[in-house]
Amino acid sequence: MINLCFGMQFQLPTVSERVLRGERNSLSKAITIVENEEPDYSSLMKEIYMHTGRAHIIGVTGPLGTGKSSLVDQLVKSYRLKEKKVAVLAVDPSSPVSGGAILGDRVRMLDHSLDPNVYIRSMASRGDEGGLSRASKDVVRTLDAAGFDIVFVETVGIGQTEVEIVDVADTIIVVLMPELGDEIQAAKAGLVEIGDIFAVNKCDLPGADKVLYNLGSVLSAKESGWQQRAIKVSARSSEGMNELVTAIEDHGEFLKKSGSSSAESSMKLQKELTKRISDLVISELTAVLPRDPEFATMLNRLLKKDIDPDAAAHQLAQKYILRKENR
Ligand SMILES: Nc1nc2c(ncn2[C@@H]2O[C@H](COP(=O)(O)OP(=O)(O)O)[C@@H](O)[C@H]2O)c(=O)[nH]1
Ligand SMILES: [Mg+2]
Repeated sequence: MINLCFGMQFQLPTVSERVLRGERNSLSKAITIVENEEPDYSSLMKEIYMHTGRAHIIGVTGPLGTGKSSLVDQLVKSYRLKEKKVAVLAVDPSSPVSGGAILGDRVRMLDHSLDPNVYIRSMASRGDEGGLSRASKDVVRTLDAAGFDIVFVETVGIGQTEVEIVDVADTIIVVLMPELGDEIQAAKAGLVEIGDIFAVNKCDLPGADKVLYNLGSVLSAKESGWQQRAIKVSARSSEGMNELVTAIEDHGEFLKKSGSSSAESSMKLQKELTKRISDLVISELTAVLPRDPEFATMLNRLLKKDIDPDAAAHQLAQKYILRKENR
């Protein structure tokens, strides 16, 4: 609160108000608050959550080097031609470096750096993938509330981390390329299930048709009824970019029309809420248990083989868990 000299009181706008107005500096500040769980995190999320749900969140995943960043760069250009406001969040679970965009990405994205309707941010995991998942969800919400029409989330898809993009994105693009090694082909198994659209990138190189052909035999209709699509593209020559954009838009329309958008949102929120509650309960218990004298007593009994660990856990847990009949 600032007291002006003639006695009027003037309330400074909060970070969330500035974010909702689309102020860029405040957006960067808000994202840092979310990333680091700074003290204002809770109030920020409280104020922006009701303004989320308008953006189309597009996850872009696939093995390293398939051209995800290059493709996102091309997609940003395509959507800018359609006058959409576009944000890019590059999530790098492997890099512990804060703000871990690699130099190539930075240079590529420099093209857009003067465009006020494009916002690019990268996030690293600091070795905590659970935290990355929480933070990326809320960063995407912040971008959504700030008024971006399209939010791209780029993650590397090897191992379990690509699965988390399912929890964040509405539409998932899996980026592949010709001549991936056997190891990568195996990793593709998990990717085949999550993809809505498969972009076979680098079609300016030989072998793209073979990948497309092989994909053809494994793609099917997803549970929602969406028929997975594979498209040949080249981020280098821009071949296939229009088809890719059309596929993304078709999928967005499909989600709206089929009602699977709200069904999926509900499932994702259910999962998120469960995870958040368990995290809270676990951290509370971890703090409380060592101070509980009954815990020490139980430990002693265990040492004396007076009770077994399973029975000990059940007995002590009773104290902390509401009995079924009380629920
Ligand atoms: N020939 C060819 N090279 C490409 C294409 N797209 C990306 N690349 C190159 O592939 C390399 C990896 O691209 P990058 O976008 O960083 O891949 P990412 O790791 O999936 O984000 C870079 O050297 C790009 O220049 C393409 O369509 N054709
Ligand atoms: Mg990349």
